[in-house]
Amino acid sequence: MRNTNSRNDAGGACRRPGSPGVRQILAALAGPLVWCGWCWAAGSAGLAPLPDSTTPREEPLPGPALRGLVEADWLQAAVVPISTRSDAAGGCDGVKNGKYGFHTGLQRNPWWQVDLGAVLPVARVVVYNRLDYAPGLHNADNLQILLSTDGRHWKLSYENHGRHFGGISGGKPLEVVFTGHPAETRFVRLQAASKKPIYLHLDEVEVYGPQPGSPNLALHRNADQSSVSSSWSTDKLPVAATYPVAAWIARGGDWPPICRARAST
Ligand SMILES: [Ca+2]
Repeated sequence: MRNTNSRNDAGGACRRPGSPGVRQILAALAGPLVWCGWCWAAGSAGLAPLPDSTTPREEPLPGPALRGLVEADWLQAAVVPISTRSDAAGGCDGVKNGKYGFHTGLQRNPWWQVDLGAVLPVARVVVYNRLDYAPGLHNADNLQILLSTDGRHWKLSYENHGRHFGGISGGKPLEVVFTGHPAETRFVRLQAASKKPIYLHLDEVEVYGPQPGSPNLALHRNADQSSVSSSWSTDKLPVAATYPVAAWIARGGDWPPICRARAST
């Protein structure tokens, strides 16, 4: 039987049988203290803390497999969900090719709009229709133009009443001139009036001021639309971030320094 009064058992004479000794307590505390120290060091270095259940270690992955995992992670992070704004940007991106620059979902009264950035005098709106679409099915023939200075209160300023119009070819684009005096507006909305669900899709929309040689006020301005199509809407906005895949491969697919420091700690 073990002698709990032995001098080698530090503190044993002063504790009750079955209670932990000083060494046992220190041993029990050592693990959490080391872990907290590592977390403090990682936090000071700007590293995200690892979950409690994870032990930092070297992963025995071969180079190609590791490279595939890192590339897949970067590419997944680069994917941006399509939004009404990212698809609508194609309606004022300066690209005119006879195809659709944006495409709403199927709904009643679909619309597209551009924010000019400030209340400005507007004299003309030029609308380029898509040309790769079956004749007689152009929903934009019933286009309406609504103007607003605040994006909440709209004024119907033009109706096309079913007249067909073209684009870069196959007929002139729709040109709406605000006669008399230019319209003072910040937002220009194009809406296809309909009692049943339809799509709205156009090639490009241009907005001009009253001065001769006025630049296109809508070019690369923030645009939005009423909905997106899961089949035809696409992201037109530039990718916000780039990922150093090429540089990483050039280094031989090794861990970046920050990962090495984290793995060897
Ligand atoms: Ca376009």
